[in-house]
Amino acid sequence: MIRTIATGLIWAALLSSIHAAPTSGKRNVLLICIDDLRPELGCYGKNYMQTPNIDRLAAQGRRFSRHYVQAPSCGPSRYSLLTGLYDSPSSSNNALFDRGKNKEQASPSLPAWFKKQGYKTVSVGKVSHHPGGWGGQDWDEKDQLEMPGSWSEQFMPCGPWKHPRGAMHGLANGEIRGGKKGTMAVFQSHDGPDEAYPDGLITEKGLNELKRLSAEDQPFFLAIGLIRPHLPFGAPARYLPPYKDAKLPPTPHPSKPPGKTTWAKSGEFKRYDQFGRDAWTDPDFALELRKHYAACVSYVDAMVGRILLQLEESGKADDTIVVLWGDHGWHLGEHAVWGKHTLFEESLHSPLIIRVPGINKPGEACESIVETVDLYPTLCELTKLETPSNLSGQSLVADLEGKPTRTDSALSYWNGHNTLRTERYRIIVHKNDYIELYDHQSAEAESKNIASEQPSVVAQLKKELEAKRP
Ligand SMILES: [Ca+2]
Repeated sequence: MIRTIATGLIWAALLSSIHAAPTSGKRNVLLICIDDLRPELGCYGKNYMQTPNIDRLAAQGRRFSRHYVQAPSCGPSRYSLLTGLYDSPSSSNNALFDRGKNKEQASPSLPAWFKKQGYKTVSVGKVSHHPGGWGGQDWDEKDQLEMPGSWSEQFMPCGPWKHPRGAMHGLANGEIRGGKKGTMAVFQSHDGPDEAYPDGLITEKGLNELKRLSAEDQPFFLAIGLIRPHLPFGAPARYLPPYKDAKLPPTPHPSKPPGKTTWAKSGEFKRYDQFGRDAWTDPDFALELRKHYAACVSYVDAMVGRILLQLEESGKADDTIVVLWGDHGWHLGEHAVWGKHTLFEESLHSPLIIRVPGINKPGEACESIVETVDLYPTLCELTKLETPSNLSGQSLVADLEGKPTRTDSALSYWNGHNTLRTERYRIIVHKNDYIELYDHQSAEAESKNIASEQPSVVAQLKKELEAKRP
């Protein structure tokens, strides 16, 4: 009995510590966004991956093993991160720009809300859809803001890539993707420093901002967006050798699923020079692609390590909430897709790690189904800001405290279609009402549509999906 009470007291102290005030003022937020990052990391059980820095962050915080994004494309996924709202099922890469043009907005953006509460809000790199957050032909026209009123300051160092559009798909030493398809290499391994690719410059700028903001009294909300492992798969050469002889597991369900699905032709992938080879029929080439993707992941992992080290050195680690978020997944050949624009698990499942000072049971994973829209209310609760009333998500603080109470589902959408992932099933409701239903407890999973065999499950899940869609 005494032991139970003592345990309870310790437990209560630990639980309250997540809400404890920082040593001075309000808690800061460091949000690290990574582009096209699959949950294929050491800390997600993939021991062939070299991701020691992200793994360490997961060991110090909470890894969400089942985080789903709202959309399998950069723009609409970042829209839901930065507004906390579901968008329409046909949400596009211009979603934030379109929102920015509309003066009457349903609620403030996540950074705008923090700015209004006295935070300095700074973005470096690719946080919204355009790295830097500006419009215009080369994405560098500073009077065309993707998110008006949101950032105190926003930066995108471009170096030899000249402008944010050039850096977005940049290869080594200033190579910019041209208009002509198939002229830029799909992967590259250049023997040079981290700064030979755009993420090196973004990281340098991020470190400088972290140093500068840490020296000020004002609390900060700093978002740093890294571009790799987005195509093309180019990274400094020293990140490739760990994969040279690595044994990668076979690609699960590599065939195109039968019947009508959201399968996509990987148009983005085919924009690049494939060296006369074919990932669909040449397993050696497919393996090379996977290894170059992995090298890009190790490259961004090293950049994450530099950012977290700077946070330690600035003395602000104990006053700062760190979020690492992948904007969506990517198919490396699963379902015969080399890309992301589908509503399969590979496109929608992405990493989410949150480190809160004083977290209870650090390193333990949270198995709840959670969504990107949940981050906005979570960050409000952790920083003790009021939460705007009309957000689409729910706070994850109970999950962070190690007492998940949710039995939730995740809503995603693309190209006019909606999907709901529950504990057991994925339902996809096409815009013409065609239904795909997949049972994740079966060996076939998303390779066999069982909608016609399970009409009552379909009816129930359609009802749940409609309830999530206001
Ligand atoms: Ca992306």
